[in-house]
Amino acid sequence: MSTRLLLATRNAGKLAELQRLLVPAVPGVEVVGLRDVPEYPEAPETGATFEENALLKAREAVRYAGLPAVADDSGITVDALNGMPGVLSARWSGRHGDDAANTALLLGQIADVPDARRGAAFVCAAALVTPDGAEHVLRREWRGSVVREPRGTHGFGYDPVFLPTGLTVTSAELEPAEKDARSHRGQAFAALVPVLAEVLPS
Ligand code: ITT
Repeated sequence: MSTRLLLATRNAGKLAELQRLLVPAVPGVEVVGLRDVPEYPEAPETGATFEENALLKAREAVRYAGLPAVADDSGITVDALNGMPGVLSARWSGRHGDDAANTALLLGQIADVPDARRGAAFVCAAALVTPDGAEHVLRREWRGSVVREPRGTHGFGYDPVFLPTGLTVTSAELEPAEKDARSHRGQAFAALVPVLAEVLPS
């Protein structure tokens, strides 16, 4: 029987990125999603850091599904908001996963902040937990700034308002492969791949 690896996310945008990043990187491993395992209740993300939340989600997936699991906790940290929304990015407007409302609220909050002080970073913590209790977590950032009007149709979440440092397009205007090559998630999961190769039974 082939080794199975569970991608423990309920976010469709993230799931698509994780599949692109991990399926080619772990040949011989069957990568499955939450729709492939019996449904289980989602615990609240109570951690104070991206790392803690990523580990919580991966541990929970292992506990219910009994498979090695990877999880992602991510968000945008805005300098002018002292690092918020941070771990609260998914529910910033009060409604979990409402990308349009979350983005509109963020733009309104920093409407008067001048261009020179609109710095931000996407942050991703990638966690791997196995049924025998091994745990790994690592974090990567992608620096940029927040533009004033959404631009682009690719990606998800805050992508239409995030202008990566060194580019003239938002991350929602990048082709998927171009985003993967630079992004917080692309970097975090690229760093996790050697760990996966070592930890998963072949
Ligand atoms: P899971 O916990 O099930 O994985 P979630 O959407 O609740 O899904 P998070 O708690 O990690 O995930 O919240 C991440 C939020 O941060 C997400 O809703 C986006 O708004 C934002 N975000 C993270 N990565 C992003 C990216 O690459 N591009 C745009 N927005 C991103």
